[in-house]
Amino acid sequence: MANSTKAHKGSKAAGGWPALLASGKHLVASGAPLAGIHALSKANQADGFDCPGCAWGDPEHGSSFEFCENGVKAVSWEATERRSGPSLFEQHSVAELSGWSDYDLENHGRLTKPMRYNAERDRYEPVSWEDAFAGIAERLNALESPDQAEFYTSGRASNEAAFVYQLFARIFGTNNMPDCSNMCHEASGVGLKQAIGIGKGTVRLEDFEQADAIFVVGQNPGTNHPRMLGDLRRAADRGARIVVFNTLRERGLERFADPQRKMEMIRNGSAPIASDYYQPNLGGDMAVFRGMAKAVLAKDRQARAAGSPPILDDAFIAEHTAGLDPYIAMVDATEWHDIEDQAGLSRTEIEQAAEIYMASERVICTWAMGITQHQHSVITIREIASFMMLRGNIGRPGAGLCPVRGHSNVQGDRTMGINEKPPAAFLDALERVFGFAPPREHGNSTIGAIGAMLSGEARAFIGLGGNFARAVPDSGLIADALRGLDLTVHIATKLNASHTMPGRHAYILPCLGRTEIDENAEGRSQLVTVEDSMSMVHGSAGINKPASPELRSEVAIIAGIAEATIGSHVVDFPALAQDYDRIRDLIEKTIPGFDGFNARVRKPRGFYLGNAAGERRFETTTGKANFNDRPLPDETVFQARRNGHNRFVLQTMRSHDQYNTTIYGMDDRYRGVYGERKVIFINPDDISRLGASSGDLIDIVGPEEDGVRRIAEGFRLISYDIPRGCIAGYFPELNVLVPLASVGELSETPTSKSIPVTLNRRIAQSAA
Ligand SMILES: Nc1nc2c(c(=O)[nH]1)N[C@H]1C(S)=C(S)[C@@H](COP(=O)(O)OP(=O)(O)OC[C@H]3O[C@@H](n4cnc5c(=O)[nH]c(N)nc54)[C@H](O)[C@@H]3O)O[C@H]1N2
Ligand SMILES: Nc1nc2c(c(=O)[nH]1)N[C@H]1C(S)=C(S)[C@@H](COP(=O)(O)OP(=O)(O)OC[C@H]3O[C@@H](n4cnc5c(=O)[nH]c(N)nc54)[C@H](O)[C@@H]3O)O[C@H]1N2
Ligand SMILES: [Mo]
Repeated sequence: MANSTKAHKGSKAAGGWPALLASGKHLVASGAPLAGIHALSKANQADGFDCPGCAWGDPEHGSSFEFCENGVKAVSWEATERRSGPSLFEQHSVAELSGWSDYDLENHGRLTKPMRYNAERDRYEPVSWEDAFAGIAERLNALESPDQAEFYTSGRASNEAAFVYQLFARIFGTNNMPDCSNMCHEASGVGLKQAIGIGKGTVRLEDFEQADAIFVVGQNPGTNHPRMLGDLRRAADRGARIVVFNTLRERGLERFADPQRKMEMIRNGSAPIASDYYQPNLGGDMAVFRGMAKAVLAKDRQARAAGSPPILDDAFIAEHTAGLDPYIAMVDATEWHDIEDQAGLSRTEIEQAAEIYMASERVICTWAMGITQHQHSVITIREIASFMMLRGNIGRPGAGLCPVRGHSNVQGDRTMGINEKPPAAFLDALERVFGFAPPREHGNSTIGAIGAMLSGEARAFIGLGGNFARAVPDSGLIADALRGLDLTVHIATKLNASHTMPGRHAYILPCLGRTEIDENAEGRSQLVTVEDSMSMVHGSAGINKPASPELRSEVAIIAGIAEATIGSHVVDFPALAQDYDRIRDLIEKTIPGFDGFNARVRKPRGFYLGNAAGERRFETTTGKANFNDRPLPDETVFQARRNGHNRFVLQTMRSHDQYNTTIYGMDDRYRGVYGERKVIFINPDDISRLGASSGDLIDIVGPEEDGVRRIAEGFRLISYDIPRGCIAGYFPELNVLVPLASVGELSETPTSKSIPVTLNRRIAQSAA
């Protein structure tokens, strides 16, 4: 089912009027039209806040607010007038709340007061901030070892909050800092670190203005990074080739009506984005890149034999890379037959794509979860980097590697030390600046933390944002694990499922959101900072009135817990919460690249953190950019499954109306789904193979070899343009099917994009 076609004519475009209308609807539905609209005019402005929607970069020139439907949803979601105050918790026991949907829980609006769990009444009750901090400190200090605590972070936390949080955890004595990144771009970090010496991308936003070709792999920017579409569209307009590899045919990558362009909106026009669209099998991308490398090497040999200029960038390879010869030997040894079989694309298609690469002077390759959430993600990323190195497409204008991050500050959080495996240099710096001995042993990642909870080793969980219980694999097992703990603490803006799984002692601590004014005790408003996917660090200051006068900032809450738990013998936590400039001074002393932090962050658009690989300095073990040294996986999950009857590979992805576990609505407009989320996208031939019809209800059974029954019931089949044997549905509903033990090699990232499943028809309940 592989094919490459030009974007179809006449298909409805992404963006445009429907996007504008949908965002208007979201402003109204969220219950805060006025605050919402005011806030929107300040999103991603030099004097406003960083949009909590995604981690795409902001243009350095031009200050007009870049319209983005999903940015509107994220902002209005936070600016809602609805409240989850104490009366909600008085009316509903935790047992009741735990039966509510993700949508219903968050739709009750913003949390307003700190709450403490009363196990006898099975209710959360209001508590003062001081009692909450004291209660948490008491439980933390009662642990036998600091390693019995897990300090989770979701990637929305600001640099300042993240830095203070990791400092607290390490003075407390543990590196147990699992974070959402463990489930997200971890493989990019690990793979790029091995390949180019830094776990980040090498491109800047300006590079998109110069690229001749942009390869967009395993990513759905129309929904998840809508502002990226504007940059792709401008590139397409000037003739750059946009080459897409995506298992699904995603409307948002086919046509796009740019809301910034008035004439286009008036004429109801749109333009194609993807010039070339390839649909590999799930997990087939390493084979695709291996095949393209094979085509490049073949062409290069021909050229050299004919005395024409070579295709490879000999100078770059000689000066900057290591391991070319073994790489070439391995590419030569990989047969086309195996490549085609694993990729799900024909040799001709792969050669076509390679031709575009060779004809382009400057190439960017972007990717996201379609690449990172497989068993062999790290080596796939190594393969992508190797392919780009062949023609020196790293560290020069218009070219480079670009893992497109998820949460708006997930990259910054890592820079700040949210890392269960902190580099020694970082710990050395903490020791030097703060004069304490940080723990050196690696801590738990997200998967490790779940294991520790299930085994009873972990006794306490602190969550700085996020929705741990719903975001993780085997979500069916998590409720008991969390409820079995001595202490659960959630620093959050809205109620979510994780809060309904309280430990023996449990707290919900409501915090300010990014759109809100953050004033210290003297009434001076504070600024936080974030880092985007292009390593730009910039300020963010909220402009809305806080949802409740009792809210505290994330920094103030962490400082409060820290002060109560460990006191201020190492650092004066309350003073940090009073003035974030002091935190930035400490960051400057601890982390390279932040010189003059306080001054530089107040410049419009902030500053570039710098990126050694982007300047062709490769800080790897060899001092060079390393070619991949690994063969293709023997067999992908897809290959292992395809011959059996009723065996499929499932990828779990996002609808257009959600932000991770936050469900804004029940539509997925670009995929033509309205009013429901329990759906499975499947090839029409597979529907026939099942003896079913489009619209029938099915149950999905996940892997059960380990004795755990994994089943998701009552999903509707939707006939879709997707390769046979590959199916797709939405996370978090399908997380019950992802086995905890099924993780990526070296990344430990759950394999959320290749879950082996079988489908059972529900004969009785099938929809008419
Ligand atoms: N509105 C909105 N924005 C978001 C988010 C959100 O939930 N909502 N989440 C944020 C976060 S945390 C993240 S990490 C990013 C996620 O951004 P994406 O990675 O775009 O998110 P997914 O929805 O998981 O989409 C995965 C895409 O990869 C394709 N794909 C899946 N498997 C494969 C494969 O094996 N090969 C290939 N070639 N393609 C494959 C799927 O068809 C789909 O188009 O978005 C961020 N931005
Ligand atoms: N099956 C499957 N599972 C996945 C994925 C997948 O593609 N498939 N994707 C994975 C990925 S890429 C990621 S990043 C994770 C996401 O995992 P998380 O980051 O843990 O989850 P989110 O849904 O983003 O968290 C939403 C909650 O954050 C809180 N929140 C929102 N804004 C703020 C704020 O400003 N401050 C604070 N303190 N709290 C706030 C709200 O209470 C909200 O309920 O999920 C992962 N899980
Ligand atoms: Mo993510």
